[in-house]
Amino acid sequence: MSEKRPRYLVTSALPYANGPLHVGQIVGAYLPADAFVRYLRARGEDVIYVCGTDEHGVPITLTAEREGKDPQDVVDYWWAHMKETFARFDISFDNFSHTSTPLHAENTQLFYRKLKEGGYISEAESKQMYSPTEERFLPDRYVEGTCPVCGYKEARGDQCDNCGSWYEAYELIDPHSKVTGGPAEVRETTHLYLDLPRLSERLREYVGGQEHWRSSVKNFILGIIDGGLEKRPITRDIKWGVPVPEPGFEDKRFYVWFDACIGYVSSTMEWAQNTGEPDRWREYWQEPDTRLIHFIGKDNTVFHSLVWPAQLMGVGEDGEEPFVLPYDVPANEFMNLEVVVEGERRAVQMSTSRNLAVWLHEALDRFPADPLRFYLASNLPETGDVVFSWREFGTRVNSDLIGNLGNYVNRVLSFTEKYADGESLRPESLPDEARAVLEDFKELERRYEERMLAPKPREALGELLAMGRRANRYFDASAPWKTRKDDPELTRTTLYVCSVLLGSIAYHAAPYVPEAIERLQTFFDGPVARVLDLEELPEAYRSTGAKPLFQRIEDEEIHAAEEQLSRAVRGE
Ligand code: B3M
Ligand code: ZN
Repeated sequence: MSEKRPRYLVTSALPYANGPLHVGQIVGAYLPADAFVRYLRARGEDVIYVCGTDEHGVPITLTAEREGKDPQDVVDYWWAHMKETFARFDISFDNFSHTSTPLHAENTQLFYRKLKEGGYISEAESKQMYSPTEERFLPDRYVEGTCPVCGYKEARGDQCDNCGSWYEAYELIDPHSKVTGGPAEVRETTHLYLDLPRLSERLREYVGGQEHWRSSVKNFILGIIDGGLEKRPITRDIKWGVPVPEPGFEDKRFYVWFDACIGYVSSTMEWAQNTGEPDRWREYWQEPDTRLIHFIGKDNTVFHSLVWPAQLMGVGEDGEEPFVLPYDVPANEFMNLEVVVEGERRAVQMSTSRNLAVWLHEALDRFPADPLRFYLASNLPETGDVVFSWREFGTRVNSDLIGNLGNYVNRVLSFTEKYADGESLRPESLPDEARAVLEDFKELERRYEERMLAPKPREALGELLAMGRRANRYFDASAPWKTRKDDPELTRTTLYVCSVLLGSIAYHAAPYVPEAIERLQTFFDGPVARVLDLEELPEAYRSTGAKPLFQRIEDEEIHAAEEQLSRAVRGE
């Protein structure tokens, strides 16, 4: 009896709609999720993949104020820009929504009401910074001042970038508005709070039971729970955000992190509506055999592994179907940048404000999506921080993608077209070397599968490259260019086995370089699939008009890309 297969709901963090995407974001939450999802789809699993832009919060309103624009115009512009950039990069969302929709506002308010009915919401007064000249409260990063711990002059409202201390904004010395520079004072204000302490037992049990989570994440969250949870404010004194359905809260809005993760549910609902079966979102959120997997950057861990599960637990108690809890929250580390300054190479932190970043849409103006995807996938920050290097991009693409995988495809197909009329048929029997390479492939496929499902797509890519090396070795050792003169029978067998391996390589490469594999299938006719049992091997493979799948990256192209970063370092 085979186990019932799970249903997958995969999400990538909702990026703030306030600027272009850079490669650091891509390796954190998007490319690994997309490769994973493409692999699941190819296996015929039940999976949907949703995302959208995060359109509330201080990152949006600060951008709008700086640019003198309406927040709605800012988010509409960047939503469209990101949607297009993701499409150019072949990120295959089933739905890309955004959180300023009426559906999402209703949904957020519904979550709030259910939490309130369950007794998880309370009201309390607190001290907040207020700007008398602007006549408004200054939430979060709207306040700056001198750090009460180290004396740093540009400390932010919630955190000092110099010494890393956390404090309440009213503890700052000389607090002032980040926007006008005018003084800020303390005022009392009322907010709504989510009662995390009441859920801490259930949270501890839930997190503690996640055997497959990375232990660093699990221990980090358990540590926070054991340290004692506090009630968290879920409203802010701001005008942009989801309205709070309570009398007396007309001038307040929900805090962005209260509604952001609910955006995953809203995006799934929108997807269901678009498919014409509006209730189908429930299958993915309320059937217990769903695996809900959130791909994120590590700075979003607390929200996805602690606060969001608490919200889901709290709304599932009203007698309706409960929501599933996250099955896994793969969090990736950061990506730094290699720059060339006065002929010297060094790694620096990306800085979006200094334009010291590799913007995805600009990278796509220089190179096609596939080689960029390939390099980034080979350099995912799965276990530690990584460095993006244009030079390394050129090397990896030319030696691994082209020299190993592309070269194998070319050799097999051009040889088949030249010397075997573009066709290879299943032989009567297989010699030992052929059986051996097919068995080796099955083992490599098994290793690939285990790593991809972990999900560790960077490690899986390592197995794909091992397949390429093994296949090239078999081609070399079989030397069809020699045998074709004295042993045509053996040559046909070699080419047939090479085609089986090619189908497997293509199948396992598709999550990384989807466009190339689609193109391959316009001239390669045969199953793009895992190696099957030797008794079930396909009858024939054919090839007509094969062309190289990838173009070499030239040194000049790399220099031009590097020069752009050097200019940013020099402040030009
Ligand atoms: N927008 C933060 C970020 O872009 C935030 C993620 C929301 S996920 C629901 O890193
Ligand atoms: Zn400090």
